[in-house]
Amino acid sequence: MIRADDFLLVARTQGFDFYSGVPCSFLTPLINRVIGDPATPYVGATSEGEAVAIAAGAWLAGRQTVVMCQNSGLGNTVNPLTSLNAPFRIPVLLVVTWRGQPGRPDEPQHALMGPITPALLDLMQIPNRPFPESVPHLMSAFADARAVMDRYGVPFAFVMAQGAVADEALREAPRAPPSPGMVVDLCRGVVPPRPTRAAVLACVLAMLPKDAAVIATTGKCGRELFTLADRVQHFYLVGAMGGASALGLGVALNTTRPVVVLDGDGAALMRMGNIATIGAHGPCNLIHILLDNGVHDSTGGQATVSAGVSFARVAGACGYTLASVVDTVTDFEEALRQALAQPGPHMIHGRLLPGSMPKLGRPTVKPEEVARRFKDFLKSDVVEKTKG
Ligand SMILES: Cc1ncc(C[n+]2csc(CCOP(=O)(O)OP(=O)(O)O)c2C)c(N)n1
Repeated sequence: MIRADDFLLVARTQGFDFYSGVPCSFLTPLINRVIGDPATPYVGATSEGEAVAIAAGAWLAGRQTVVMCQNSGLGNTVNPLTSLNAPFRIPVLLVVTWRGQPGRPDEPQHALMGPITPALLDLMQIPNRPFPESVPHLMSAFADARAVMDRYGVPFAFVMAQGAVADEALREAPRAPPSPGMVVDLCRGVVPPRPTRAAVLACVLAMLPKDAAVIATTGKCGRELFTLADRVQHFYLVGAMGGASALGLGVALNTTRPVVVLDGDGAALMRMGNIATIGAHGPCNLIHILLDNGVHDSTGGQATVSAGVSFARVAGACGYTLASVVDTVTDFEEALRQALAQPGPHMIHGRLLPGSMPKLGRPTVKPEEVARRFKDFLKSDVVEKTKG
């Protein structure tokens, strides 16, 4: 058994300086210690997949990251680990608990995930080893993890059995809930016709300051952005559907640059919890643009349920400072001007037409290269942020 402090100390000496995750009872001492340490940034996520995407954003902004989760929640991480971390070669240290470990009686819901946990990590080509049991093991385990992560740019996992870390009380500073933000509905109805996604993206490109980072959601949004302009500050999230806003949060918490997330309605609905986490952490430099065409345009135009969803009211209720709904280019421009001028987080919910540009390219820059140049773009601006 080790102490949580031992873990944190060795992790810090190895450069790990940003944590995210979702609790598990096996993790309690470690997560309690991380939460109670004002020098260790921690973002509690609404799902383990969100935690992985937040950590990926933090890594792009210069952090070395740890994600802590239950092995049951490893299931929730499969999508971002395989379609974000793997293609973009984004490392993260995973601390995954081992509920349902063979030979140890546990609850029925862990009976299948327990035995397959190491195999699932192997299947995802994530190097893994048991969570270190003593301080000397801790140092060698971290050295191994860092060597693999640095060399191959892949996640590495410690699999944590019950009782690995000595008890630690929870000393969590109460977090004041965010005040509800202002919601402004500028929709004009059916006339004039709604703009296309490409028209709105062209405005974004024309209006954003040069120091803004831009993250485009999965599917045709990123393809259109790339076709309109390819710049080092663009991150085309080809996989991890729903993860753009979580990635944007991880970036925004670790840079002073404006961070613009171009989201889709299908993607935002897939991970609505991200909006609550953004509202709670309130990064003032984040602008979340929801390109709502009412359909899964990228896969053939199948309807989403967005027509009945007021994303702006959700965002306002979750603590975004200002959330606007627009359905014309002129109002979009006005909303973006305001968002760039005032502290956020902001949401601009654009009600758009479905459809995409006729000659649509695909990012020809390899994801790994997209990640490295985006990271380099942000590099000049790494800030020391701790819990405020
Ligand atoms: C987890 C996951 N499920 C499904 C898909 C397939 N897929 C790719 S893009 C897309 C539609 C995204 O819809 P939306 O966010 O509304 O953006 P739009 O295509 O309308 O621009 C889907 C379903 C995927 N890439 N990942």
